[in-house]
Amino acid sequence: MRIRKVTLRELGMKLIAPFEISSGVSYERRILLVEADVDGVAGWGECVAGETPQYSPETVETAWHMLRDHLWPLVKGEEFETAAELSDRLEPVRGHNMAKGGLEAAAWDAEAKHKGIPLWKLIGGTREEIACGVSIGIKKSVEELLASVKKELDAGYQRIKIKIKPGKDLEQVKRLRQEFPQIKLMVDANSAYHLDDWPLLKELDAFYLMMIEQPLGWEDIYSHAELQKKLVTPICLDECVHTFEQARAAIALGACKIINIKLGRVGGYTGARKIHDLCHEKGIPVWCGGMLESGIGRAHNIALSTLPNFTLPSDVSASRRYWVEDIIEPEVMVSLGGTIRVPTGPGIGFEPRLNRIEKLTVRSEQLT
Ligand code: OSB
Ligand code: MG
Repeated sequence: MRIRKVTLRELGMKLIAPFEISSGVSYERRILLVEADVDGVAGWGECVAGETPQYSPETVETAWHMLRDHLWPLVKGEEFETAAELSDRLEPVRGHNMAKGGLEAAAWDAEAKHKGIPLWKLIGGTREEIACGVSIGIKKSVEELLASVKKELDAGYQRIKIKIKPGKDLEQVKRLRQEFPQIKLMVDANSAYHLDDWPLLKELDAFYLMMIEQPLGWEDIYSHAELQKKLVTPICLDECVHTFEQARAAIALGACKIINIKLGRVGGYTGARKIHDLCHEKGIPVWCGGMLESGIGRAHNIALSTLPNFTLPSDVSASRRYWVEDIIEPEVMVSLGGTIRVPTGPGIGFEPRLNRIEKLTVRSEQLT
């Protein structure tokens, strides 16, 4: 197979409601779609880089630049047996995993479509239904948070994750536990704390959370290992794990007991599968994180979540939680049991709505 052409598109998509995490608030997403023409078949990927470099160093602007000026030249005119080879070819570019992940995912979708099989089967997925959790942003008041959690539980979601930051942590968790003693509950700090804050984080042990996601520095595996020694609650790493090597170091040091895998953060399916397999071997459960994706990214997250060691509910929720109107057909729906049925069609199994995509596009560029 050969990638004949790549079309980059930036879409402006307004979120149904603002989403706040410890590092800032999102009102609108700049969605970067990567369409790859692979021998006449269109494969679709989404680059999950943010508007600002607060979650990761990458942004929509850096990703566009990398895709056009550095990644496309590495694959242009090149022959591949499978999409699995792509990540090695992109290796000369250091980092920029989200840019790589968008392109790589598009190639996987195209390969699956060429073969006439669902992408989740091509990557080695084994489930026909995935378990869904939700990620709830930081709210103005505890009452607002309680109402939001109740709404998501009523919708069927299997576990609740709330975002926390200093000053919006213990009180929130305590009140939630009073109201909902039985639910699967976890928190995500997006690196808002320091190791010195451990006594406060230790107090969270009283609330038997499933895990604390990324409490400390985004590159600080060592401090997470120190913190994990002090806590009963499992630490889950998100921001710290971009590569197989970092996952290996984190596990060996005891920095986490769970890993959140995001396709973009680890550079695509090849990176994700390597980390998945390592975790499987080491007895570390994984789940799929989200980045406020449009339907294209959501479809890829569903495929990824079918791998055998994705044993915890993913942050893959319904299109309707984020968008008035999604850009895929059908949109992502979640059952009252908190599951998504994995699609059976070829590739990602959802159809991009070209008219809608066209309407939302604020810039595009063809790489030939
Ligand atoms: O840390 O998982 C995170 C959104 C933006 C940046 C970082 C994170 C998140 C989420 C959203 O938690 C999850 C979702 O897409 O539903
Ligand atoms: Mg996270």
